[in-house]
Amino acid sequence: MRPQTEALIVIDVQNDFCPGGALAVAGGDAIIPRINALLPEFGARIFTQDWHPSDHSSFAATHEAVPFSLIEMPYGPQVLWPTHCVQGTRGAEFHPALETAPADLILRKGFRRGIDSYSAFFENDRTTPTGLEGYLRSRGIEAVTLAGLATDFCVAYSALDAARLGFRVTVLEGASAAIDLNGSLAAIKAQMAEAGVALEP
Ligand code: VGL
Ligand code: ZN
Repeated sequence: MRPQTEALIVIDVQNDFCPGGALAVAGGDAIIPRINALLPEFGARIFTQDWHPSDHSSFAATHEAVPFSLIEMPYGPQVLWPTHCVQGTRGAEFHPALETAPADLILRKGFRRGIDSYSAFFENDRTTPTGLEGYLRSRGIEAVTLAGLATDFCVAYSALDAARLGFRVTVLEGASAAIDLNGSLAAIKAQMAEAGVALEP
């Protein structure tokens, strides 16, 4: 058991990010037994769910563009993804092997059409809050451990924001899996190390 001030944040373990899904991450489902085993150790357990309207601005189809290309949004560059995690669809549901009953809080993100939200703390403008910071602080949480999908996008952006907010942050690489788009994993791992995020196996 860990101190009650430590939270586990499980990022986006949803069907669309697992093998067979619309934006499948290699080995995305293999991390689930480890996450299930970690849940009882923590004083707080938060799950996030990527939760987009069907015409979301992060979807290539919305722009009639090629998936994995880049566009410039008012808040900066944005990767255009295959349509994924559409609100209310099977792809947006948690993977059936993930134990969701122990979750204290399920936080949905990316629900505004015009802005994506990789991080569990802020949307992609890095300023619009999701409310998670206030939730954690009002529960007295001081340290967060992150696991889930994808290491180099939603897990990493959440870790960087948590560090910026002053939480002690650990990313469990062995309980996460990466998309690794054009070297994104190595680049963001360097940024996380620089920001003081502990990368553990
Ligand atoms: C994610 C790309 C688009 C993630 C979400 O969960 O890492 N990646 N939406
Ligand atoms: Zn998304």
